[in-house]
Amino acid sequence: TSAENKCWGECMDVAIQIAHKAGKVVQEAVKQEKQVSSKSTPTDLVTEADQQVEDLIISTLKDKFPSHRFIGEESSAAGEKCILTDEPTWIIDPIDGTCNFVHSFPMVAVSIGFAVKKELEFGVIYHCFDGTLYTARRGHGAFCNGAPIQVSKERDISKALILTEIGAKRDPATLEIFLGNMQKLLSAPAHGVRIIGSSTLALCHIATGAAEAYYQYGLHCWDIAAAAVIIREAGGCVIDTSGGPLDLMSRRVVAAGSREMADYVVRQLQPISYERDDHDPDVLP
Ligand code: 2AM
Ligand code: CA
Ligand code: CA
Ligand code: CA
Repeated sequence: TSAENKCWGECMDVAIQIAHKAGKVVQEAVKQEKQVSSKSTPTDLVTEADQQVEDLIISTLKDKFPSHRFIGEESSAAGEKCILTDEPTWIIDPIDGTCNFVHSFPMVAVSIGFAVKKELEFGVIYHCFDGTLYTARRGHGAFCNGAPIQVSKERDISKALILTEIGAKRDPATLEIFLGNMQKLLSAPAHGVRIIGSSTLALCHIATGAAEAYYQYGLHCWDIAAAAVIIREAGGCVIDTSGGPLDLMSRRVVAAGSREMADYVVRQLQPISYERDDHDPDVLP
């Protein structure tokens, strides 16, 4: 309904305010000494700031929208179920690029996505180092600092800049598939491949047309949710690595400016398998 639509617009305004506020906290935290520990593997880093910023975002949103649901990286790590229902749901990555944050490498973002009836309604991504704000609302276009953005319409892989990430999983079999996939694209030959350490900012670069395609296995719903709306509203395509529709919980994504470019990347990839985000230990074996 139009009343609901108006409400989602108001939710988005709140998201923008909180992303700014959280981004400022991250900016300050970069300068402080960091308490670093690891989660699933020695390279899966987390800091006190990740938890603090997520608490700040979720407590502020819960205050304003007590009936909404929340999915956040650190709450999920603490055991909260990660299940997308039809209810209005906020999908939050408080610090995307934690390894960059630890090293003060300037690619760190706050990502806030919002879905209703499992459909993504808006996304807000704040670049904590340079203050760039990427926003999009379904049906209303995509913006960088308020100016409209558009994807690259390039369809030819030999004129493409490709982005990807290395996950925390570094066993020999995973690394071999990772390198094999990169080799395929490098020998296509794409102009280049870049790894910037922030999946949300990499996806924003697809939305602005700064790069042609992005692919990754192992990332989570909070890495994709906000960026998927931004890329789609910028005219791009976000799909599953199988070539089918995006499944937010599947831990895999291909994004590109054009459908042809996305399909090309899909055909090159060998999959790396990960447990789904909505895997529920109480329900599934
Ligand atoms: P994070 O910093 O929020 O953890 C680099 O590894 C990028 O991929 C970051 O954006 C990181 O998010 C994200 N990422 C998180 N978990 C991942 C995983 N298991 N595999 C691949 N990428 C992951
Ligand atoms: Ca993390
Ligand atoms: Ca992330
Ligand atoms: Ca994170």
